[in-house]
Amino acid sequence: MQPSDTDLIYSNQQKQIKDFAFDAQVVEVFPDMISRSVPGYNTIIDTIGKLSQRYVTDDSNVYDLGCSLGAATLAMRRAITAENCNIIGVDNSAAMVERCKIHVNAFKGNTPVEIIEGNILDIEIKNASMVVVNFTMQFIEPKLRQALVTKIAQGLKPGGILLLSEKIEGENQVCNELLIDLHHDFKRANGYSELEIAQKRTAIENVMRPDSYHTHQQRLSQAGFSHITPWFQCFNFFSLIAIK
Ligand code: GEK
Repeated sequence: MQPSDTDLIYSNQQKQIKDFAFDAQVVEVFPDMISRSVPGYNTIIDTIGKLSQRYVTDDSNVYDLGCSLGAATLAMRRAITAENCNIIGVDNSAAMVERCKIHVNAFKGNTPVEIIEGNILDIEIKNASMVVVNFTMQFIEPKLRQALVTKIAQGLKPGGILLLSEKIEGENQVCNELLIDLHHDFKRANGYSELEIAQKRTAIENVMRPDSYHTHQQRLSQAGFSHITPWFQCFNFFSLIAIK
């Protein structure tokens, strides 16, 4: 990795810490940032690929909502064996979308990919066999989350799958604090300083609002998903699958 690809955004003391945004500065270091900050990120991306091989059916659409630089999109495109499918990646950060298109075009694949700059709350989901929401729901206004999940459920074909990964808020305060501490240890072990951890925490506080597992499960049931199971958890990061 080039030194310029390393996430040093919060390494110097900042006078005033601005709310975190997915801007050009973040795009430059995003792969390093996400792999050093999200435990299990690579395992989750690999599993998204494996699930796409199983669940994506011929003549259907696949959505990657909040696609960032297209890691999940590319994992799915490599793995899909079904025919006549389309992958649609959506992100509302212009800087992410610009770089994502370059990433996606750098690889060949049989399944066409369209990367759209837009709000995932506004896009239509139709004829879908798989929808991925990998660490994006936590940035959506909480009161709008049910409508989003319901729209996804309605846009999925019967037997279609949603993969949802999120940071979660523990319902037991003692356990929640322990998981947060363990996550900070994970970041320290990956080279982030106390200053970086503290400043990032302040920057992200207002923009990322995690739900409890119970809230996610209730929302998915209400949207009409029949089969819901978590398949991964490390500290306060988890991933679930919900099948229509
Ligand atoms: C990955 N899934 O690498 N509409 C569209 N995009 C949004 C919205 C919105 N309303 N809100 C946030 N985003 C990726 C990682 S990152 C997670 C996802 C993280 C986008 C935002 O611009 C960013 O690119 C992404 O959601 C969240 O598998 O960095 O913690």
